[in-house]
Amino acid sequence: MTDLLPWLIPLVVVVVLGVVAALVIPRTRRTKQLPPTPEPRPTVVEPTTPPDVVSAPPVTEVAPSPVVEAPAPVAGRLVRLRDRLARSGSPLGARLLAVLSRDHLTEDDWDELEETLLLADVGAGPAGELIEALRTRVRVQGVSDPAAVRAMLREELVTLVGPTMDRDVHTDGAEPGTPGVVLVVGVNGTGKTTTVGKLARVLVAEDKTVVLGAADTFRAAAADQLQTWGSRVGVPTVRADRDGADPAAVAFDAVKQGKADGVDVVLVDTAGRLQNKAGLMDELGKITRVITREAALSEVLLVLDATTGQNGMQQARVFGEVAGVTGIVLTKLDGTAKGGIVVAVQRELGVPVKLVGLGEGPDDLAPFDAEQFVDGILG
Ligand SMILES: Nc1nc2c(ncn2[C@@H]2O[C@H](COP(=O)(O)OP(=O)(O)OP(=O)(O)O)[C@@H](O)[C@H]2O)c(=O)[nH]1
Ligand SMILES: [Mg+2]
Repeated sequence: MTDLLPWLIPLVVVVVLGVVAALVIPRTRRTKQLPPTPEPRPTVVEPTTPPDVVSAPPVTEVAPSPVVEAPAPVAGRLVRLRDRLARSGSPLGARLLAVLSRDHLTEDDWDELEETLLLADVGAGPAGELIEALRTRVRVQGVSDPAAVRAMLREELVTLVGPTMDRDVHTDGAEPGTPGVVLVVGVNGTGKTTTVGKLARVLVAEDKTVVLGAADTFRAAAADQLQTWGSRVGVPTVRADRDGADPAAVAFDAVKQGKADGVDVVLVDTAGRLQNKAGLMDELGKITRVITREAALSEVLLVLDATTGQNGMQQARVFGEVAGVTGIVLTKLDGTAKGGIVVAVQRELGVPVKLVGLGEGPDDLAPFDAEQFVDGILG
């Protein structure tokens, strides 16, 4: 056995080396034969199908800001803001009263009165009617005292503006447990977003709970603007998380959210593009249809810029046809002598002016009242 040992050791070494070689060499060869590792490819995510109205885009509910303002009380606002109506360069009232203070009114004086009304955008029909009515009363009653004529003018103006129209902004839900929904429409820059913001403050001042819907998805800044208004009074805003989302989907989500939260009123702001009537009709029609799946519309407010005169009337006509307008908000009445547009636009649309904007301040929105308004423009 000891004789074999010198032979056995090299034999074991050779066997071990052989086994190791058998295991390692083929593996190395295999590795060499592998094709080169492919470059890592970027992950391609299939685009998701655009969300339909019901499966809405992601919406963010915005937490109210910690510092919450207390809006000014609503009662008596039009009286408080009355000086704004007479502040503009050539106020209607001052010009009318200048003519009426003449002792005996001649044919020319009456023409001048009518012309003054026309310049204030009252509209040809209503201006003619007012002058006719006033002339008849002055003649029949034999009044020549300027103060008495002025009092009659005031009465006739109030009649023209419509003292008995229902000017309440309806915000009650159609059924208990359903929020009232107010849709705000109108062309660019008329003051829709500002009005929604101011109206939210009015409602908060009346102890109502509110949700805002930023259905102007055209640009993110529009939703930011609305959200800023809301957060100042602790009102949340429902908005899309990207530009160009479906406005109807956002409106739908806002109403759904308002319903889930049990709020009193949902205010929906819209985009103001008026490319063409068909496009407008499509968009507003869709928004309305979708909202009414969740809750009935309490009010459709058309926002008109009082300084735009006949242009504004043209817009009013189009929106009146497509949007089922139930009330008018006339903005920027501060800074115009054309308050007569109140009369003209009510005639045109057959719906009342319910609110007036009298400045850029957060509480410069007043419930409209025929007598207070006439007193305001007469100064
Ligand atoms: N003086 C005055 N300015 C107002 C009044 N209401 C709105 N504005 C101003 O009008 C401008 C336009 O208002 P927005 O509320 O942004 O108008 P919008 O209709 O939402 O405009 P788009 O979103 O572009 O369609 C802002 O500078 C407002 O401050 C008002 O009653 N009086
Ligand atoms: Mg806007």
